[in-house]
Amino acid sequence: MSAVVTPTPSLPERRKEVAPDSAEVAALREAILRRLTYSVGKTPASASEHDWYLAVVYATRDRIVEPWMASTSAAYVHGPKRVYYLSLEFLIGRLLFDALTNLGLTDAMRTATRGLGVDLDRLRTLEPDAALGNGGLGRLAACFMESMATLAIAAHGYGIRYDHGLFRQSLKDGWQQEYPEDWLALGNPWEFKRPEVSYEIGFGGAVEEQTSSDGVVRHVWKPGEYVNAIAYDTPITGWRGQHVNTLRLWSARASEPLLLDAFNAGDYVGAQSGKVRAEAISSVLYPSDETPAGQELRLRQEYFFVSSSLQDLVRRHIKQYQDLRSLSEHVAIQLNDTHPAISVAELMRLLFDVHGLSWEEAWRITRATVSYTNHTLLPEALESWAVPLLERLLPRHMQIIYLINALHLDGLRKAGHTDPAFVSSVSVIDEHAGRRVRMGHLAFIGSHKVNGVSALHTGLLKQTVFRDFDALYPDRIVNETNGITFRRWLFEANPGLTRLLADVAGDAIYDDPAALTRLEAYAGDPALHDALAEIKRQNKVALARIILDRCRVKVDPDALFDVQIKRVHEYKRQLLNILETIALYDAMRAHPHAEWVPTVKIFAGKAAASYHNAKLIIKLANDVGRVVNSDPTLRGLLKVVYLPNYNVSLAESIIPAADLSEQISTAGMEASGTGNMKLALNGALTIGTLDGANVEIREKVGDDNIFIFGLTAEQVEERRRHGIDMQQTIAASAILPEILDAIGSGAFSPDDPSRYLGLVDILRHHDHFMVCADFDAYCARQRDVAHRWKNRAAWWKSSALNTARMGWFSSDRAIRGYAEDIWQVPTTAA
Ligand code: NBG
Repeated sequence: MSAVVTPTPSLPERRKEVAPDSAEVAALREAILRRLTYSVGKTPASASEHDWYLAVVYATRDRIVEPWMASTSAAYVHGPKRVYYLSLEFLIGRLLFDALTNLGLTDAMRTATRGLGVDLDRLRTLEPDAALGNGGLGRLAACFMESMATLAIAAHGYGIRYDHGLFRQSLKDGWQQEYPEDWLALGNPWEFKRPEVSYEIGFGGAVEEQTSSDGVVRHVWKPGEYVNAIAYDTPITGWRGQHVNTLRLWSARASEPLLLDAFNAGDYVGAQSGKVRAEAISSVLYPSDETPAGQELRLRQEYFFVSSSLQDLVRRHIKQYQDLRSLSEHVAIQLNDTHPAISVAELMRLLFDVHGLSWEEAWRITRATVSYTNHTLLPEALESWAVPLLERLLPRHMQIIYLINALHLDGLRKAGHTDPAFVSSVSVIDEHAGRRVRMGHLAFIGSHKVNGVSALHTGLLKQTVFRDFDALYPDRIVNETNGITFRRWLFEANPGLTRLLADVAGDAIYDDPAALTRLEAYAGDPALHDALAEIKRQNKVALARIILDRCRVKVDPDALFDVQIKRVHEYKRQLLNILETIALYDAMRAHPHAEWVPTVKIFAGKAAASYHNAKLIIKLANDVGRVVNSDPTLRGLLKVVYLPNYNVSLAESIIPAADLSEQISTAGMEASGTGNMKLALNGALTIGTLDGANVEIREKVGDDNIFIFGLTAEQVEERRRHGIDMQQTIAASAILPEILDAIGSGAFSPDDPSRYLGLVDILRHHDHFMVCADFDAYCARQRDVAHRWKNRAAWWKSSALNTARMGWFSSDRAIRGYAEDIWQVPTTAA
């Protein structure tokens, strides 16, 4: 019998670029000029680049307004269930190309501006990067907003309009310095201020009991202080501009901005103290990523945006349906992590105290409306508030929380759960370290669904933080693996690759990410490899320019670009990567004429300002870079660069240029990761642990196309339980002892030889994050990567298969999951 051989189809012809429609170009040109004249107040001759930027944004925004109005009124006319996504963070980045891409106007706009003597790609860089978030959690919220618009879900995002987003990072001698970020300095042309949409937010004061004539006792909260919340709306356009949703961000205003008597008496500062105190609430993004909270201002921020958002959605519901009892039929509220968890108590207060529903009905509605996403298992990130603080700031909410908890525990006891340890583990009040309110617990019992963000993370949620809850409510925890919007992370960030994919796999890829699998048929085709390599090279040339500009280091675009870009945290193990870099450096120096793969190690990421070890890790990467980059024996074979001020825009430049994606967190600690998805989609191969969504990425791309190493989550857990013999672990490695000695003795810090003693000490004695335990496996996997790289056909085949098989990680798929499993709202078909 002869085997049937399917002939490899030959690669489809590349299509020529078509010029944009000239009528469209003319219309845009006219719109820009009108906006320049009537909104910016400038003539073309006197306009600065920034004036042109504003005119272009306004002209673009004008195309969004009508579909926006249409989407908004359709929600009133047809009454689809609405989704409210409450998030303290939206890491939006720049919006101009997002809007142009989704409207299909990028090429026409480029031509239109060119005709006016203005370069659109230059204007793109003038837009400040809206960094109203710390990292993955905030970026996920931004991707979700775009996908909800794409799927025509009647959704609103609610958050805070921080005057200052995440700090700007600069590197001074390799040390991170933080500077305030000022994205609003030149105004924000995307937003619509709605001063008429304003709510009073109370704080402090006391609760009074009032008995009505029929004997019913009501609790009336008399706040000691009020702050006003003012709405600012940003339209979020879905793909192909069909549906537009609103991101509503709240800004704080003092209810009494000026004490005139004090002012007239000459006390100008004192006269404005109320204004300063009130406006502090929306002044700065909480500058932390998974580090202990604990500040009153943070709690004020949380309640401020929760209360204004809930008052707003309740008002909208009553306007549309007149009756709050139908709230859960028409509304789904998603809590993005526990930051908005006070929603549970606030919604109860609105339903029970303010609108007079019975407690039972209010509770039923709250639970049916609210759901909660957990984004981390790290104990220091599980939010809790001291009871005295909550009592002082939100006295009525504290009473409501006590009552919710009492009824919850009573119900358990009645159902036969009498074991005190069990009851205390599921109580909202933690009695261990002073009395504290566990916000995760409150969110859990106030929700009908709780979700984790990757299969592994959801499994661990059930086994660890919510184990007892899961036993009580086995259907409540569900998984919704994270996703990313392909519009931003593929179409906008990598137009070269996008065009190739459309030529090869067809235009279906623009609407259906699953169509990317059609690329698989050509994965072995040298013509495809050449095309992919050429696009990647162009992207690397562009990144090399940025590196030269910002780090003053020249890198070779033909080298392997090995990329680790994310917040700096010990669990993400940038340190492991640095140790391997040193090992590679030593080996190259020892055998300078061996066949090494020229490599550029690229790092970027911010550390929380108060996180000493993370900042030291940044410094170490820079110190190693200084030594390596100036060593002539290497002949440029290895370069190490740390790009400062990582943000969404920088990510858009790095990701399309990456060959290797570092996803090397200690297994069990990264809830999902989403950078891992962006990089693999853009054709980078992943080196990573079986952590977060890496597990599912491996399932999709196949074992041969990803480099997995290291301890599993289970093994990590077991080692922690039994304790590890560190001496033995380190001695088992042929190279690790030497590397630790070198770092510890100041080989990379001759100016301060003991700088890294503390860091090395942790590795030698404690090593909670298993850097030493995973070191040899990681190095071995890195050699496998180098081996694959040398086999050009094998490398590009793997790269093509990564792109082809990443379609599942679209945030459209993730949002469909939420819509079906949690919100029960319809979406448009795929
Ligand atoms: C982060 C996790 C990431 C995950 C994002 C989005 C927090 C609290 N969690 O692994 O660390 O990808 O959330 O889900 O920021």
